[in-house]
Amino acid sequence: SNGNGSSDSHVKVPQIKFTKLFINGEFVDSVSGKTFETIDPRNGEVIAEIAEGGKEDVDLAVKAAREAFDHGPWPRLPGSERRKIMMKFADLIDENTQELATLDAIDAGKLFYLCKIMDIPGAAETIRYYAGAADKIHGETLKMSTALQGYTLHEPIGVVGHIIPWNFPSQMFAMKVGPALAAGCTMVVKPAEQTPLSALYYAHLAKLAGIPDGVLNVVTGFGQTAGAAISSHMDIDMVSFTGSTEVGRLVMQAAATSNLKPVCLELGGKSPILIFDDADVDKVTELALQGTLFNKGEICVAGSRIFVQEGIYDKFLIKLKQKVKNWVVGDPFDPTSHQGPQVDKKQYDRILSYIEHGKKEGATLFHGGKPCDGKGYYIEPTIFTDVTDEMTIAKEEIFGPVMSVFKFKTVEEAIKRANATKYGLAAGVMTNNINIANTVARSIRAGAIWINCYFAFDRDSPYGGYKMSGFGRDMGMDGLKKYLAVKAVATPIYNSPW
Ligand code: TXE
Repeated sequence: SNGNGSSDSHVKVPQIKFTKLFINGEFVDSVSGKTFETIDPRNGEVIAEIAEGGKEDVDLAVKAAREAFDHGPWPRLPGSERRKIMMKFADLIDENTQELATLDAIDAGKLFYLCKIMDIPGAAETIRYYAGAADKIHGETLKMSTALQGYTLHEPIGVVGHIIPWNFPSQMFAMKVGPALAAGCTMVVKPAEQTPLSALYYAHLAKLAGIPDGVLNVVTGFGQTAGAAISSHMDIDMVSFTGSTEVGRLVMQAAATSNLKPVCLELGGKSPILIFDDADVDKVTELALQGTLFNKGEICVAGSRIFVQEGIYDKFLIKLKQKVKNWVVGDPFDPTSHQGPQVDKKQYDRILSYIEHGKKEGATLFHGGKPCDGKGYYIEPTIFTDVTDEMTIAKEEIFGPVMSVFKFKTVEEAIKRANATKYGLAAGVMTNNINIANTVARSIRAGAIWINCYFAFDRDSPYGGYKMSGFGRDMGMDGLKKYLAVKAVATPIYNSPW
């Protein structure tokens, strides 16, 4: 099925065990009794009917979370006790890898083998990383400038709302929930409507692990109803959001007009990869290809703008052609596939419309450019050359398997053009010249700079944006800070010797 997509998978949809909202430790129907369909992007068929949570359900979940925060054990447990429970949770995730990987693969069209070796074990490790932090949360002793004894306490911020997208359902869940649990917060998670399945399964495992009722609630449903009820809730103390820049703005507005809750926004991107003349052609071609096409391009740090210096440009394109020919689009359960279907019809249509823009605005279609034959939301890996900075495909986040290649002459020009975007999530720099690498690393306004690599994620490395890619950080110890409130305590000191 090379480049052609594939329709009839040998892998059938498994029995879906959890389809209801998880509130106060129980799986329950929505108050309205409504449900929605979650769809298999391999063929457009219904996987399951999921409870559709709305405002009343968010209210119930927040009530449970509030009670668990104000009176329950979780925030009051010694950190070491939270650590133990979180470690158990992580072990249970590992024990259920096969099932969780299957859920993400059918719900999101993600490659099953990668879910098995990366997404699910990665989620477990993220929970462990933050479990290890749970007993190391502390403030500072202050050297006050007046006769005061001063110190700070780092307290859990309270009830947290997590609104998450569909491209990495498991890793997103863990990177939001892990640090909030470690901090001692209680929470309401709203997974994306396209991918509700694994979040409900995680809720079940959290309960088995001993996370007390009310601490972790999951409300499945749509953005404008359940999502908006979270961002505008008067009794949610903080919201952590990952999604589009457009919706990020709505979340911040809702926070401002309700209770002024702080928000952390991880939004869209249009990340550049800068390839300089001295780079190893074979290696950088591979990085550029993976950087654009990984996870079908549904990744906020996708290297969707590839800037290639003129001396290496022709060689780069020849290699790129060779490599992209071997890139297999097909069923995500087929181990030979490199790319599965886009998550849903809406994203599929959106990507195809961007491809049409590219053609109309005069970019050269170098490879691909069409949907694949057959059922499902499969799109050919697509490469445009002769792209200019003003074209729509150069400016807007496509979130699909579409690469734009640009040619440049000087370092200064590359920096200037790479920065000519409203976004600032990541950038790649491919060169063995340390002066160029260092200059570019400091000159690009983005939250992550990857030198001679791409997608160099690490649990210990904070992750987030500059400019309209948002603010606040996930992962690393910075990812924990946003779930903590800093309290300053002071006592007068009489007859201080200092
Ligand atoms: O995102 P939404 P969509 C980008 C990417 C993609 C585009 C649209 O470019 O093509 O966004 O995707 C919830 N109040 N990214 O429409 O709507 C929604 O239910 C509160 C980049 O799927 O932002 C889901 O849980 N919440 C990105 C979450 O927001 C609302 C990942 C994200 O969905 C809401 C995803 C509202 N009014 C898309 N409306 C990344 N940074 O990785 C929706 N939601």
